[in-house]
Amino acid sequence: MGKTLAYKILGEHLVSGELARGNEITIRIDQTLTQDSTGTMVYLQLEAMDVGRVNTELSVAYIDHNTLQTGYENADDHTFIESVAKRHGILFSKPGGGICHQLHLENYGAPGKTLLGSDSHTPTGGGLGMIAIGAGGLDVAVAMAKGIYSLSVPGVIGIQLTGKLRPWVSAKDVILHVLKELSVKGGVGRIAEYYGDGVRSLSVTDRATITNMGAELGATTSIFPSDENTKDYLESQGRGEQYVPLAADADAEYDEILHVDLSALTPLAAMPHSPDNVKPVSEIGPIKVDQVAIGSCTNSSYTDLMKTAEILKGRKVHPEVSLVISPGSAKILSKIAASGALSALIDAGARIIENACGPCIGMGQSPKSDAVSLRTFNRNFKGRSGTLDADVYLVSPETAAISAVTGVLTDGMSESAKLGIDLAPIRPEQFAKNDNFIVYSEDTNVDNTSVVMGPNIKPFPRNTAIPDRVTGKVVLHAGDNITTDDIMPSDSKLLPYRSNIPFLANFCFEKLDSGFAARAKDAGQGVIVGGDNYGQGSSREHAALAPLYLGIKFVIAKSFARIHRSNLINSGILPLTFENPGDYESLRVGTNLVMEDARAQLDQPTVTLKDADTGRVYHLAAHLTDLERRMLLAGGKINMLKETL
Ligand code: MIC
Ligand code: SF4
Repeated sequence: MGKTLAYKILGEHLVSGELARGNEITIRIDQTLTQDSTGTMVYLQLEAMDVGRVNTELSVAYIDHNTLQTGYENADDHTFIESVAKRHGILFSKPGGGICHQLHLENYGAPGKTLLGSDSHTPTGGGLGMIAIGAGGLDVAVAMAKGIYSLSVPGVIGIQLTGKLRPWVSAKDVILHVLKELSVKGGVGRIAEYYGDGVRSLSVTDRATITNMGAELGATTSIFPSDENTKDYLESQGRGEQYVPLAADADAEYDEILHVDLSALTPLAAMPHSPDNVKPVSEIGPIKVDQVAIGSCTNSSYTDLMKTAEILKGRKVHPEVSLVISPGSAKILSKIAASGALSALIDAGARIIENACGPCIGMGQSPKSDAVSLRTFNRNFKGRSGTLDADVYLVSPETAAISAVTGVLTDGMSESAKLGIDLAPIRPEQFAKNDNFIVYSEDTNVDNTSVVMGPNIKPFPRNTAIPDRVTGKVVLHAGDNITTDDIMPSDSKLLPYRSNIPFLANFCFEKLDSGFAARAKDAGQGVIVGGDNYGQGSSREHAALAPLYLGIKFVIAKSFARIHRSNLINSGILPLTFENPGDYESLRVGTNLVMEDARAQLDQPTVTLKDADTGRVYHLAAHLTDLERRMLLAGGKINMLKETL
């Protein structure tokens, strides 16, 4: 049986375990990336591990999320990260350089390599034929310290592409279509591997848009082959020598296959409030639009912005629309400035903002009350834009740009002729090398560089070893698809406190249930009950650390999203799933639970908890790997590592 590309790369990086679906394996990690909003925790944890230089080929610390600097907190975080980066031989990418995933693609990603990043959209690198995985911060800290990462081997879903996209349909529509087919939990426990004739028609930046949003499928990662287009892209970035051709074997066997005919796709939009709530733009109809935002790690490439400029050239942004554009990197901004495209955007009435995450994570540009906002981003969870009652639609740059002109959601494929817009393909360009945003020195190390910590940076909470008897009161009963944005919201007010868990914890679940933090503190030891796909979305371990700080002992859900489940275990919080579906309804807020013989019970695939008041018994599935069990027994990953060191 032939091999998938994903398994070939995993196989080449195997350190221990057997590469078969469901087994726990440890792989070598070649590269890591962090960004600032998860990075402060990562670097506090790295410091707690007492290590010297990092054990990877390359590690980069990007600053792109918290760049508003409305107070000293953001700048202090940047300085802290820069100082730790210097101590451990990590490249530091200054604010303004661009968005981590775009920058990593441009400058460091390479076919056949493994990349672990403390951000869920790290799989953007899969567009270059690498295994790029998003993980919790502590996993990335350990990867830097030891050069390894452990995971359960995912299955591989083959996404066979045929045909070619028509004008006005682009990579964003491909991944929206896949999300419509598979849903936001369709990728859990799997890698999405793209293959087939249609792959050839997609550039690396197209592919990166698709692998980026594979995160929204819940997939471990997504990957494309490395071919002539990969070579062209690497050459355009002055890195042609890093090209290696890579593909699955012709007879590779996938666990499942999804066939996508690119020629049949039309412009699509993900409607509020989920990336898989997808419909054709033509079916949604010409709803009035208040804001259009073009950017984010999904769609802020040179090609995306050149297409936008082509559509806006000589036209005017609709008087009732606010169009905001955030380029993916300084290189892209510089290039569109040199080509004249930037003037076309500004002249049309676009607001150009910093090369950073910006509005994607609610750092500014929140739409007005009740607004309809079209965004080329990857997530439209309720409230993520910073405006709770706004309706956010996810669309391609083409759909966003033409709608900014017409003022209503517009399908460019059917409407462009009326407007006289002819969208010519954009040719890949040669980019000048620019590492002026990178700080790195060979000479610095742990002995001659000290850590600089501002007053907002507080130690991270640590758990204790699981005792024999654990009690907890149910303090929240939540529905399906709870996101980490629901658990630990992020916006311009809260993001500056990512290095201050005691403060942040007060806002845990704030948008969903403002009484949660007080209730959890009151209970002392709490339990969260959730539905399917609990913890989808961001990799932020704050969604585990804040509950830990508030005394949460168990999270019991119908199913979990991958990164969040790991973050809970890393924090020493036990994730359990229902064996008997009826128990989900019975576990109401206020139920007092007790787990007797907890340490011994962790050896079993099914554990038993009891209602301390009524005596009712709950059988819950634990399904822990050996490593996970050890972490939980020790009270989290850091404690376990300290024990083994
Ligand atoms: C996101 O898109 O939600 C973020 C902000 O990039 C997160 C990381 C974070 O919460 O800091 C992610 O995707 O992992
Ligand atoms: Fe930044 Fe948004 Fe990408 Fe997250 S999804 S890394 S916030 S641009």
